[in-house]
Amino acid sequence: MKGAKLLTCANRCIAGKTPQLPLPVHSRWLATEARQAPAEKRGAARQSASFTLNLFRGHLETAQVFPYPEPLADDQRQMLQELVPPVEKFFQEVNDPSKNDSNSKIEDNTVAGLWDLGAFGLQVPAEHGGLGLSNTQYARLVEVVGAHDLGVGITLGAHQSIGFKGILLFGNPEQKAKYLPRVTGGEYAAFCLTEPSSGSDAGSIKSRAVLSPDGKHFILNGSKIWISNGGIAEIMTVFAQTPIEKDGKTVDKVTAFIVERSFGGVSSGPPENKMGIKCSNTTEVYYEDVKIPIENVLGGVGNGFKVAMNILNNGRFGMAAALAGTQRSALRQAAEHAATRVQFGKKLAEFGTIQEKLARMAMLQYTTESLAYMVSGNMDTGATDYHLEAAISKVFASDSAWTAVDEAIQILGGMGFMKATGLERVLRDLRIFRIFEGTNDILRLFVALTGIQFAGSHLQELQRAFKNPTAHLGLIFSEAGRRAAGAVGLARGPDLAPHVAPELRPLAAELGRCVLEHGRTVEAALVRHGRGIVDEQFILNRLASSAIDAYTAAAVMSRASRAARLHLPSAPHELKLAEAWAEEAVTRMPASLAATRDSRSLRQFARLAELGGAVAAAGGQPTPNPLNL
Ligand code: MYA
Repeated sequence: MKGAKLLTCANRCIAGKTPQLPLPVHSRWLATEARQAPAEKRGAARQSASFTLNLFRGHLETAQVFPYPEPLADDQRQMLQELVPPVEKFFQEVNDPSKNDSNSKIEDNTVAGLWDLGAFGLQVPAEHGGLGLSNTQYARLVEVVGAHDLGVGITLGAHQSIGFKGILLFGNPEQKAKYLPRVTGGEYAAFCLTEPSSGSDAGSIKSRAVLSPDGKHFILNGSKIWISNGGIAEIMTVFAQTPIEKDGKTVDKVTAFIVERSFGGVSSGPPENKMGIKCSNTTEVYYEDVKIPIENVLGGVGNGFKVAMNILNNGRFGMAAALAGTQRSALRQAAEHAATRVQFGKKLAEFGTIQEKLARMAMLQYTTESLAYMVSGNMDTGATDYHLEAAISKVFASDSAWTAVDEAIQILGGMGFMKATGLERVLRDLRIFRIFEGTNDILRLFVALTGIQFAGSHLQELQRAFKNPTAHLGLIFSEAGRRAAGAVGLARGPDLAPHVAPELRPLAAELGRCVLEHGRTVEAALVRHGRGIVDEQFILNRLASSAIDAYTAAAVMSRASRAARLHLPSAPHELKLAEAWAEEAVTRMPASLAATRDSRSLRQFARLAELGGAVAAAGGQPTPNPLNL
């Protein structure tokens, strides 16, 4: 990852060892732009309601976490009550995941049934032919899909979560009126970003579109790889470099286009032979002198990178919702087996080893689900700063689902390894979820770097305040008080007690202390490394782990406290799950944070860097086996 690029402006802003970082620009151009502009002009740091962004400055921001979001209006709940059972029934009775897998193709009756159900246009407004679902409603249906067939899920998701999402988010009224009825009416969509030399480094794409001499078209040339729905899509969101004028010079910037296969010059390769999600169609797509009308520019010339990032940001919670369903289904299989299989004269479920596995799977499932619905709920209630939380939900869900299904196979033993249980297919299907839509490694760095950038902007504000103390006495006193309390060990952390059920209060207090410690650690890392922090990936990864632990702990405590408040029958179990998860999260956080600075960890990072470099240089393990044969 070009960490250096993610924080390019750090070069401009970091003076010596003083941590001065710029505002995260990508957050500025979102809907909050207008609201934030005046404050920024005054030089004040950007404020955000994001839990994770604020965590990086040691502030506990509760707005998007407590209470747990309740985004469904009565009619939306009613609609879901009507929609979920037929979709469940369809996946149980019509769709055959193992046939789809072995044929590397979704059966025709399934495809037809899904179009009939409206499953390809879940969030398209009704006036354009869709079901007009909110993010939370969408999450619930996607959860059903994820529980049954991830390959079908990818066909649906590549179409609407990213394929035409750009038209929903950035399309003008004419583009919406022209294309949304088509993508709900039987024409597939695809999201075409990745290229042979551009995977994680999405900004480095080489496909290029230049304006035709008459100014009426862009002429697109280039190729894309690993495009889900690439062979079947008629309508594509394609990203390409376009020349633009900047400061009197011509530079290339990415632009997003709506491309129709019928424009001519668009072709696809054969379906890829994949490890999993086999029934979904994945191909290369080639563009040769494709004439794109200028009215098909999406989101403005030169804005394509941000269009791409925000389509991805907007869809990531869907993956968490789907994988919550996958985990729920695996847990059911594992629990049924553990409750019936007898070995050594006892049911498996009576052994501590199996109890721990089931408990951990349940914790992971509960946490994934809590994240998915927290992010979708926040999006539905108008949050604009959710990109870090969405990234965390994707990372956590895909890591957890992998672990949970692997453990389900372990509990089923030899039976789990047999195709008949379906778990081996699910494990194969799951592997890609840690890779696509932003690899988990890239997203962890994204969380850490974006959080650090935000913290840096606040430190910069403080520094400005000290230059003109009389004008900023309030800020200086509150900050000085906070730091003094920390220095003499009196800082107790923000008080979460009013937000959580009594059972969770001790852990909530610990989380508060961890949040303070996270902020202090970020500040210390900035002071120690200055602009070099962007290249300290061993440290960035520990900060990301701490952030993931903090957000997940807060999410489960919030959800379980809601259950307790509403006296739900599941409340005692939910509280136990939340307690168990938060206990481990707040135990890991101090260790992750300490690893960013203690000499032993730093020595180990240096060792690992050296070892990794040596392996890469040798093209594998440099040592022979002990026999040297
Ligand atoms: S599709 C392919 C997915 N590909 C990726 O996700 C690519 C991953 N790479 C990246 O995300 C970026 O390149 C990174 C930045 C993060 C590495 N939000 O110079 P920069 C702004 C908003 O720092 P880089 C697939 O897999 C930034 O502030 N803005 O960028 C589908 C800056 O702004 P400015 C952002 O170092 C599979 C500008 O952009 C963000 O090059 C099928 C440049 O930034 C952001 N996140 O790299 C899935 N990041 O210019 C099917 C950066 O103003 C779906 N910026 O300073 C299934 C789902 C549902 C399942 C359903 C099942 C049932």
